[in-house]
Amino acid sequence: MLIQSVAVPSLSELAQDVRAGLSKKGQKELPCRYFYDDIGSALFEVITQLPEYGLSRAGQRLLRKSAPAIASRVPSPVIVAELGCGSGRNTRWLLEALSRRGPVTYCPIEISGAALATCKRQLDDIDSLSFVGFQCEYLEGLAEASSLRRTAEHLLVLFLGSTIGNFSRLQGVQFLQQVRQNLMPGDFLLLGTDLEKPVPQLLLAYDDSLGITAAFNLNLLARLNRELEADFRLDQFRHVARYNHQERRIEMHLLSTSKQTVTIPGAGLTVRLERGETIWTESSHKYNVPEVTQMAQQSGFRCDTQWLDEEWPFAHTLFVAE
Ligand code: AVJ
Repeated sequence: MLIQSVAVPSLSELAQDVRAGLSKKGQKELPCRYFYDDIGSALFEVITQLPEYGLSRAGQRLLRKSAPAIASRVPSPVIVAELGCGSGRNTRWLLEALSRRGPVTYCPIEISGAALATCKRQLDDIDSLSFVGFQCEYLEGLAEASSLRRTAEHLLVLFLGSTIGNFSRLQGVQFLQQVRQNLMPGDFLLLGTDLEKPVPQLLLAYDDSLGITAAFNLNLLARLNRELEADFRLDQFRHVARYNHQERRIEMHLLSTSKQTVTIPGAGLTVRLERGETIWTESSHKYNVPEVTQMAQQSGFRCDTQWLDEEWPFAHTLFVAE
């Protein structure tokens, strides 16, 4: 197994981000990318199977349905670079369809080492697939994957599961522009976007009845306890999911149920929280179809093909680099 660690974010980076986010004057924040330590990644795997959270199943259905069409659009040989592979269950259909036709190099780029190993195990049996995993940030890994490219090899970037929704709309376009900078004209990007849907349905998807999403959110504080010797009392915080109508996004917060003081020695920080004050931990923006086309145009791509799920409004769009 070939897994290269380019640069796993260091403890000091975590400490710095925590210090910046929790010492903000107004709304306190923690970056959602820190959800995905080994425990968080395992909890997310459970979320993808919850009845309320139709998003991942929609993505899987679409990938399964569209795999032959994608394989016919993307010439071989191909390097498939996936930004955030998770368990790798999703991509199996596509990798099988592609590898039936010619050589495929699959480069999952994933911050969680445990998820990367699971992904490798899941896909190990696919013939003529070479696996080169990168444990690092998306753009660093993409640069590495694109440097493996030999002449005549095309690059297909997968950014699935609507992870783009974690960025603001503006940051999302800026991120896609950076992805585009690692590509050549004629390369591809398959983008998954969760679409707007009734608010009650969205709220349930982010506040499930088993409390798994609550645990996923609270694990962020538990992680700071583990890694930065913080003394967050998890029973003094409550998971909250809200829909922000103006920004058309779900926001997750951790609400302090008492007036309290938390110390985080590893970040050299003491935080005071009022009763009812929240720490904002994640945004999940919801899109509509015209917006997706617009994002492509704004980042140097054009839309080639789009697939929509009939059960859970969700889109897969194949972008071609111009
Ligand atoms: C993996 C970012 C797409 O925003 O829906 C799931 C993460 N957060 N439940 C999402 C998540 C709460 C998820 N993404």
